[in-house]
Amino acid sequence: MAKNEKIQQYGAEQIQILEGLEAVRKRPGMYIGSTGPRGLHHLVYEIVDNSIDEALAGFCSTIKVAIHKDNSITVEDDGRGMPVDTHPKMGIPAVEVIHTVLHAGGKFGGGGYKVSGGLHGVGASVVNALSTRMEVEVRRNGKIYKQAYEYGKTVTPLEECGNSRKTGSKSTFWPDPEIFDETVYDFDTLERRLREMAFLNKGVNITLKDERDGIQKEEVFHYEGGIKQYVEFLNGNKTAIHKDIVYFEVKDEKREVEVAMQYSDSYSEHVLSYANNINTTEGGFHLQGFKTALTRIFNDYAKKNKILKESDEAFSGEDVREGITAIVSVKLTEPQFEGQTKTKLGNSDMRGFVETATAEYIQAFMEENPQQAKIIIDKCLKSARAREAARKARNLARRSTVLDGNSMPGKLADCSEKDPKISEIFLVEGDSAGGSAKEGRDRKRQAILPLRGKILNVEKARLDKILNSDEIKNMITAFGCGIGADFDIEKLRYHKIIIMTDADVDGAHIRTLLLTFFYRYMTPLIENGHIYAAQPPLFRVKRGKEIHYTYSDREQEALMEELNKKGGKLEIQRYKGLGEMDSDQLWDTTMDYTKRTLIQITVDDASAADEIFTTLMGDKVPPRKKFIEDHAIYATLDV
Ligand code: 28G
Repeated sequence: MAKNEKIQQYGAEQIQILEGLEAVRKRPGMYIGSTGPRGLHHLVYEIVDNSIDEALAGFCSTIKVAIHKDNSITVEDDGRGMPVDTHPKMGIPAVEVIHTVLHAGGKFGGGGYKVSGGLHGVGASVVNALSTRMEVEVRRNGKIYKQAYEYGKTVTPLEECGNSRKTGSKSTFWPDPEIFDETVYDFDTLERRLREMAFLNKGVNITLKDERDGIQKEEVFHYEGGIKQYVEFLNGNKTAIHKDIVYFEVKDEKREVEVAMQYSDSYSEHVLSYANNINTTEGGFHLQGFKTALTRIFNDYAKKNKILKESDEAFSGEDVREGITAIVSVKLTEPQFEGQTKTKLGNSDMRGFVETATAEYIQAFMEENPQQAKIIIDKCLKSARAREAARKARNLARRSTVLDGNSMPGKLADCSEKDPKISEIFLVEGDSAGGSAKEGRDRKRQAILPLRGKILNVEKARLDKILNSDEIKNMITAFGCGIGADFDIEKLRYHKIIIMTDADVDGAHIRTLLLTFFYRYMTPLIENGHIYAAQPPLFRVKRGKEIHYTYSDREQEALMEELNKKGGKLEIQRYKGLGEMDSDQLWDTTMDYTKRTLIQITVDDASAADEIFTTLMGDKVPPRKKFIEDHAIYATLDV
């Protein structure tokens, strides 16, 4: 190519590059999902994914992540180091292409597969575009190279700046406060995802260090046992009913599946599925294959060993999954993500692949471990019998509401509005707060259902028992849409279901119990965004005739500083419960829809929620207590 031709081409490419990254800054949501906390944390995952790819290719063993004092992030790996040679078409170093060209993907073409996770798999250039500054350092060819960018644009050419015998990549970025609502990183959020990554990619060492003032901590995640240890971790607070965690791994040239599972004495089902390290909360063909195999093999085994007679009804899918904790993780070359949140695996070949592998290994496990097999099959049998009892109880419940002519629970103060879209129901902790709420509410649009004390822990009870609980029956009737398999969101009578509990540990516990119940038996309520938490104030401060309410300790501190400067006598009340507010105050601070803030509950991260539910609801008390203390008020909200 003639020299001027090359320059011309380079110029043209350059324009395209700049346009590309401008698009990212214009519509960040398209590339990272949101500009809220999720999007902010997503930046870290995008960069870590590149290190994980290098680890899966077999060249990297350690990944270090640091949160610095100014909330900038450094990710460092000991892989081969990003290539620095000049890109034949672009005429700039490969590392610069990686950082300045959108969709500079297709990594590892040929060897290994692109397993890159991340919602959109768009990588370093997107992170760069959304950062005020980004610095990379590459160790390779015995040398150290550095380059810096600002707002996605190169500010210093790639330069050699020393020698090193090591290899690897390191980048530091400063998220742009003009783009993100907030740029403060949350250690626990990063910890959860990095731990999950370490479980899903066995052998990889991941460290997370927090260097911020007053924090200073470091965690190391490294699991030689991979997802087998993930199951052990999830079952840590439960009582396993058999000794071994069933584990297997099957690979061919294009794909692999890894499964780990164990049963506990709980009544709930915890099956987490992943495709290329992405939590497929909407399921997909891999999950179907696993479930089909499990049901088939357990039925075959039970019939063959005369545990189920010919005349007995076969185990249902739910029967064989009662009490299970399982991880199904697949990795494949060209994953197709479908569904509303792009978390449903659409590659249909994965069904047969996972089904065959699962059937073969589970069958072998049962034959080699007859004692453990018996324990599991007995559990299925009990579940099948309870299911029958629940069906009868449900029929009864259904019939009684029909007989009552659709009558609502006595404790419910219903609203007069009939359009569910503008109707809301408050689930209020305690009868006294319930009383104030009934008085203070807008009767047209707001219904009140007081709940007495702790509701039933649905993690520890089967459906037949759950349906006997008054608090739960009241909610089912009030909401109007049934429960479990019968659930019909179309019949929902209120589009906002608002949990209003005290801002203390008991309140957090009740809220978690309610969320567990919704999560297990009325999932679409959460998925469709109908569940909210009210935010009652923590403090009331009176200064003469002025009244101020604050909703967090931080807000209170700020207010006190402000008012102290003004001077005058302050009267401070700390609310211990909703019951301390009269009906006007409750309306004013918490229920008035023209000024209140509600927190919408989402369960788009099943793993995080599951961990919370598992930790809070398990049999073993100490971890539960510790968890509530650690996460105090909003433990259940920032899932
Ligand atoms: C800094 C924090 C995050 C990475 C690598 C290593 C290679 C690479 C990364 O190559 C370009 C395109 C297809 C080969 C690959 C090094 C092959 C040989 C790499 C990271 C080149 C991308 N030597 N390590 N990218 N491919 N770590 N950590 O980003 O042809 S990105």
